Amino acid sequence: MSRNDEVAGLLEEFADRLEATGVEYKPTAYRRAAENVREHTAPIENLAGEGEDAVAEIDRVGDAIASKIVEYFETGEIEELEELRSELPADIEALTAVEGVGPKTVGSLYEALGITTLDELEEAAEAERIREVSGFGAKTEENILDNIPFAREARKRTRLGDARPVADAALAYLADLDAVAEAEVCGSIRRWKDTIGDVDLLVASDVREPIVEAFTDWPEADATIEAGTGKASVRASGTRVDLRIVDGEEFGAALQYFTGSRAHNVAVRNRAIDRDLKLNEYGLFDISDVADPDAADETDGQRVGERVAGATEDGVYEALDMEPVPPELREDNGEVAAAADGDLPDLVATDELRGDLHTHTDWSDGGFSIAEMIEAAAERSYDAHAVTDHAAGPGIFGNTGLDEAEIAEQAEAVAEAIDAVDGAVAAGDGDAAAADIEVLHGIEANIDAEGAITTDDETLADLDIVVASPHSALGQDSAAATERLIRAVEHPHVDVLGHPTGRIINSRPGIAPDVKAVVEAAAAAGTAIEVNANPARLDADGDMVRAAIDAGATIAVDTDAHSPRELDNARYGVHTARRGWAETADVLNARSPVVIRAFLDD
Ligand code: DGT
Ligand code: CA
Ligand code: CA
Ligand code: ZN
Repeated sequence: MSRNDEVAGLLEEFADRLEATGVEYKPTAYRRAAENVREHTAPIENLAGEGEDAVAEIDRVGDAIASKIVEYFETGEIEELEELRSELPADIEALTAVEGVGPKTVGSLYEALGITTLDELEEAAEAERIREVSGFGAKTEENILDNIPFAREARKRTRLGDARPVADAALAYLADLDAVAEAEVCGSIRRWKDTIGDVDLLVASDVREPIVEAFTDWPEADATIEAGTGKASVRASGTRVDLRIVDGEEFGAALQYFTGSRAHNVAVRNRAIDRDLKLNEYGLFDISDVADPDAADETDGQRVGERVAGATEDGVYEALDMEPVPPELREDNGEVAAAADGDLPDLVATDELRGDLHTHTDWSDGGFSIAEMIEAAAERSYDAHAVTDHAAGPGIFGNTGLDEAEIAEQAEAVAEAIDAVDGAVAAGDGDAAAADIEVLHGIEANIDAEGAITTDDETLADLDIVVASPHSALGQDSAAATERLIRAVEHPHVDVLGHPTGRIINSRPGIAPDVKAVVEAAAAAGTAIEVNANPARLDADGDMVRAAIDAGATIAVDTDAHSPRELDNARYGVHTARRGWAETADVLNARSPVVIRAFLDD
């Protein structure tokens, strides 16, 4: 979070608290100021260092607010905000997350019933005490009670794997409407972040109302959160879905703006300013002949000067002398400079994967046979497929994992499955592609707390591929985790480091090794770093992938599938690898089976 975001958040809280105490007009001024501070391209801490006048240069930030911002940087707090907080000691952010509860409601409920938290709100509603407060009724109370669970849930971020299918379904529905010229997802979901605050959708159309109506009538929407002109929000599968509708000539600029991230947009906007251009959600404008481009904002919705781009997103970047930036890269991590220099990476794509090197069968905790999994891989036109069931060891439940004797037995079963597939194809009733797939027999071995692999070396030596993963001691400290993973990647038989941290998103953080040290050891040892495409894991994440590639390590994008359907999760892994700037050439399983084998044998 930038300091601009931080200060904007404080001003928004200020606005809410003023509103809660019944103050008029001022809250709006604080919210406008917050918006402009967040948007402002210069770091607020620098302006505050120069003094009040410098801060007041920001649009809509008057002297009073400027002095509070300076006070915040000088003293670490804003006295008046502290006073408001002690007058109304309610968790206003949590409470206003409940639909139908605004700052004024929070103020009234505190005064009447002393409510400060979501739990207290729920208790009061259940005890039917809210309906007794003047201005409230039974209906309002019921609504509040209904909406509390969602407010609790909404404060958690949704996993990409849960939100993306909702976005895809909404997008398909909208794209099908006659009045819709173009439709796209934007926001964090288009950047394929591992967790999502809400789903953002953008549509180009000449009309507004019919689309808002169709969207709120979307059969998969559970409730309408708001429906305005040109925008609407619904709730679907527990996730908020925001829709904005714009004109075709503004679609590209809006797509660029609403894809974010905010930090990327600030960097791109600065590049526009350097060129005497103004970039906003409505377009890219030449303002060299406009006397006071900021003054125009106040009157004219920001469409000022001569439009030079805006219909397409590529057109916006091109007009700024940049290569179009893939959404996964838009985090202000060097992509703006790279795009300006024509140096963007040639990112790996989902359809470039030629096989999956980490999958399970009913020999361990998978639900399907070896042959069924091979055929499923063949149906996806894969050229390679590795069977890597769990080895017995720490963190593997009961007798789910295979011991050395069972691994030897499975080697025969894999050979038989290959023969059976070939035989079926020869007899004319099998999937011909399955006969051509290169099947590797491997194992998902366990890395114990100290970094030892808990399967015998002789057994490992006989296998085509060894994925080694941490499944136990996931609470160990960072130094121990680093030592553990370095020892594992240096093991002569380990080919791939599986889900390096062991995190489960929204559930457990996993270990936190010194990433640079681990990936450097992996690069030196010729061990690949896995991006586990299971949407609960997405581990390695984009940052670790980036570090691994910088260190010269190879990446494996694998699904860890326990069923044929889970092979479809590959896209989550690929887009996570793209967030780490992974090129096709960096990815082991984007190579041919011969080249994969050469890497594994090495
Ligand atoms: P999320 O939903 O928390 O996972 O993250 P985003 O990135 O989807 O954020 P969201 O939904 O608040 O807004 C979508 C994008 O729209 C965001 O990435 C950038 C853009 N955007 C929205 N509001 C503002 C704003 O006030 N200023 C700027 N610069 N960009 C904004
Ligand atoms: Ca969003
Ligand atoms: Ca949003
Ligand atoms: Zn595992």
